[in-house]
Amino acid sequence: MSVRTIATQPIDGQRPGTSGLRKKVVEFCRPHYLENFVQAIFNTLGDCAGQTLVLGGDGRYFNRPAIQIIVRMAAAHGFERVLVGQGGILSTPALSCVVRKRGALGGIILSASHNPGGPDGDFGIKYNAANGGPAPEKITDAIYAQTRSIGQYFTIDAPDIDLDTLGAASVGALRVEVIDPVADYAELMGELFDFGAIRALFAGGFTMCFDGMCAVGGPYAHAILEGALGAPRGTVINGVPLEDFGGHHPDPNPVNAAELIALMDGPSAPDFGAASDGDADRNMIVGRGIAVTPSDSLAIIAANATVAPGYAGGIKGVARSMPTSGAADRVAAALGVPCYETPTGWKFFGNLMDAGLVTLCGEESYGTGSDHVREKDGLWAVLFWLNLLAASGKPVGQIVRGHWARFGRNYYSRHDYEAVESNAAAQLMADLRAQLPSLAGRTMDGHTIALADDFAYTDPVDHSVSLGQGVRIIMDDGSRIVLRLSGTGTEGATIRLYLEKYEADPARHDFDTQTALAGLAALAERIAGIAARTGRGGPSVIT
Ligand code: G16
Repeated sequence: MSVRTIATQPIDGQRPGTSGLRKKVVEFCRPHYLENFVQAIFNTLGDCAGQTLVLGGDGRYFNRPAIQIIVRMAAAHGFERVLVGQGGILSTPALSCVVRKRGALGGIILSASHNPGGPDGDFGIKYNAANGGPAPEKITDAIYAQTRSIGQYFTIDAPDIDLDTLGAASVGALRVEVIDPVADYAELMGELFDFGAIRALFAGGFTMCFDGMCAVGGPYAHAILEGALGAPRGTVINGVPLEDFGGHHPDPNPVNAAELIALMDGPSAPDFGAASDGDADRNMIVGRGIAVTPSDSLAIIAANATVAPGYAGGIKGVARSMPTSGAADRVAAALGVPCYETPTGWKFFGNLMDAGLVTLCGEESYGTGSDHVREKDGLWAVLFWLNLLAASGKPVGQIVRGHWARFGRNYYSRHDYEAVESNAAAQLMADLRAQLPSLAGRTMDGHTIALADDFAYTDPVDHSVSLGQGVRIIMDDGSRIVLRLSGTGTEGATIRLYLEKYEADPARHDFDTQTALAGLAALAERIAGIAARTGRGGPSVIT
């Protein structure tokens, strides 16, 4: 095997965002673009002799050619073994599971998650470390630094591997194993949840619709829901991964999964609805006539964790990202376990889970998970809910309302202003930050502002500090306005406005969410002037 050295130059803009490097496909297809970033990862890892790398993606356009490129580069870098999901497929949580179970050095995930796919869509690449979780900032910073100084990358001449046939092949001295992408993950799910009870639920006529959004979740849902758990065929819709996700925007929220929401609101609604995103790490939970907010889902899972065999001994603690509602905090307080508030990005949960400080984590962006892997896990959340429905015998709506009656309701919504001109968005945030010192203590539109700051986080395990993680304007009754720029978009900037209001009184739990939050939305506009500065009449997406 002779290693070829290819001369290259740094390419601007390869800084990983909230979750890896995400760009338009056309950008990734530019000469050396992918190779530079992969070499930057390998340079950061150093000597990989004798090591195993796990490799897979969400099946989007450019997934297969990217895998062939990375396999040849892994051979040149001296890896002993690469494990690739059959068809180039591995959901993000399944990759995390395989890395942990097979003792790999790490894994490379090819996904732009919920971003649209296809030749005009997005592509992405992310490195996960030996714990199975997204590389922490010190590693992504090092990778970025490598992209700034790269002068060459290494590969070998070798034919493409057959990605579709299970088994082992050699690429130079590298052993490539094409593995079943579902098997390890399905086995783990069987250990965590009461599959017998869920099987009995389906056998008793319980009905469900799982929308795979033509993304990577489909094969997992087919195998586990319709296979292991005996749900009727047809329970999984849009279950075949397509390179362009069939034109879907594979982001499971009530706007993008409108078909599922319409079904669940209609006369032939099944008992339970759920969806997962491009790489199957996000989830949406829907009951008849009710979509469960991700923040509520985390809180409800925490409050009922012990129904699932994997959590029967109780939970150690909970973590949520800062913009996620405080619903889980109330559950943690009632359980007497800690609740951590982290910046947006699953990578911030890794240390907490590794140190045994938390069991459950969640984010408002439709991400929920536990320490069974080190990624959020869409199907895990769906299986938890199925386990809860089986154990309680109650419908989703009754479980949610019962939870609110006990803990109070955190009315919650996110308003996104997408593809805003980048400079206008940066200026808006800068001006907002400049206003913060003068906001605390003021009463505006009937709201008294108790705290106005730019969220900073000190990791309790490694004491690393992350500054500038989003503006918080917190009222004296606990209501919150949060603003930050998305770190996952690929077009201009996306401004995210998060609104939250707590209501203890069960007699006041049935308001329309946007009505309940209208006063806070108006105050946010008065303070930040988003519509005025961006020229937008209102948000592009409200969830
Ligand atoms: C990624 C991260 C999440 C984060 C989300 C939203 O999700 O893994 O932790 O909450 O992005 O990030 P932003 O608000 O910066 O767009 P995914 O599913 O895209 O990998």
